[in-house]
Amino acid sequence: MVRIERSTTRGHLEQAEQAGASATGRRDLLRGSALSALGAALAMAVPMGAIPEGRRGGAVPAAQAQGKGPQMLDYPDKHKGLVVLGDKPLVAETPEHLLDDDTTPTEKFFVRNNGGLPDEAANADAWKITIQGEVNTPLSLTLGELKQRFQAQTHRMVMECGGNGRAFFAPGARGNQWTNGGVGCAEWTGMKLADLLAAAGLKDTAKFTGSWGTDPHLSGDPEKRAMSRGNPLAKSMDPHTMIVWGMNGKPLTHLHGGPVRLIVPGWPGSLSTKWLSTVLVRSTPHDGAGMGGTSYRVPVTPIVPGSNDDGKSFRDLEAMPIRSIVTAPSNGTRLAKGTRTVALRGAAWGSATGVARVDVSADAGQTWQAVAMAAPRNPFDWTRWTHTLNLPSDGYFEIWVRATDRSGAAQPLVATNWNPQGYGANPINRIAVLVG
Ligand SMILES: Nc1nc2c(c(=O)[nH]1)N[C@H]1C(S)=C(S)[C@@H](COP(=O)(O)O)O[C@H]1N2
Ligand SMILES: [Mo]
Repeated sequence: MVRIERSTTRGHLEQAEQAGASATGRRDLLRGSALSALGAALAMAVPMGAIPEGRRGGAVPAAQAQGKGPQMLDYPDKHKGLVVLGDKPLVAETPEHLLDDDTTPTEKFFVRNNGGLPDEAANADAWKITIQGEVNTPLSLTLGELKQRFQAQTHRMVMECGGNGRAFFAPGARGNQWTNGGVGCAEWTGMKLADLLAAAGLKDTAKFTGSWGTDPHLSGDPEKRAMSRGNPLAKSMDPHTMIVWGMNGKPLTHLHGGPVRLIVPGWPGSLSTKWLSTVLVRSTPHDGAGMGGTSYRVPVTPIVPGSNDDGKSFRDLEAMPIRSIVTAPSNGTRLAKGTRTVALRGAAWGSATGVARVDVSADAGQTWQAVAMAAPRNPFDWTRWTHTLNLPSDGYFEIWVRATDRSGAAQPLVATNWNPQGYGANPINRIAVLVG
């Protein structure tokens, strides 16, 4: 299923890649001047958004009509509006306008696999999880036993890929080119990981945890693991860090790690191990396939964009940075001539301290207006916000949104803290509307 999308940014991107352009070449095409490139993409987005889908091809500038548009996901039980960023392994992001629900429906939830899909469990309750390492009593329990033995809990919490926003880095960073859609906020049902750790009994030497799922490495080599990540024990003991078997009131689906996964909220999504089989309690930091070097690590002291660095002096990315998006209207919306107010909706999340405020601007950041925010249900829930924005006239407007956390850190206008694998980019989100 291949379609031309409203925004033509991705059309350019794919063409550049097809032409064998380097990351730098693509940067010149797309982001040589981040502002002018974005402006150009948005300017084209507006008229195209107003054209009936079947006729869009004719309205696409010739150069783009020849290129491929973004590939839309065609997968059982997933929304057809998700954008495929990679198919081996399968990676798909959720466009901002599909994140307009207070709770992200499973069909709209982004997908990030690093390896293949493991075989589906014939009997979910017979699935085994082993806990070993620096514990008094290593345990191997089935999912059925976990459900019986431990107190269940449900929390609505954000899970966000560590690379969300990567596409905004200049020069481009290697990896899936997430824009803002490597994120979702679902209701997760399961138990506290801390309860399982307590049942096994932590030794004094327990300082970190690591975890593995059962997904095969893409090479097919059974000795290699697709992914394995870990974090300091304190995060594993957080009552919101969960072993999860339910998503949005239904059994966790295979694609999202069913029958059972970890959810380590607020930190890179990669820690939320899908198809969870083993938790290892360690005295030293975990050294799995997704650890060390430049993997999920960011500079302590900012480095020159595009420079080579082995990441030895980097730190593991922990809390994801503050971020906000406009979820309605969608980018490229055309409003009737004479419209002078627009009802905005959106979401904000991230940061270790939480969302303090969200502001919008209709004049390219010269003035900002505070929006109304709904109280999040817990520290890892997102903040839904609304605002009625006045527009001075007919014509073209960009609407910018910026969140600020409780430490005073605000989203930058452009991606900062460049790092080789492109983690933690959180520039402001912009949409374009055309009145008349
Ligand atoms: N076993 C396993 N767990 C995994 C991954 C993986 O490839 N294998 N990907 C991780 C990454 S990078 C992210 S962002 C989230 C994505 O979860 P989702 O596909 O349910 O959205 O799962 C994490 N858990
Ligand atoms: Mo991720």
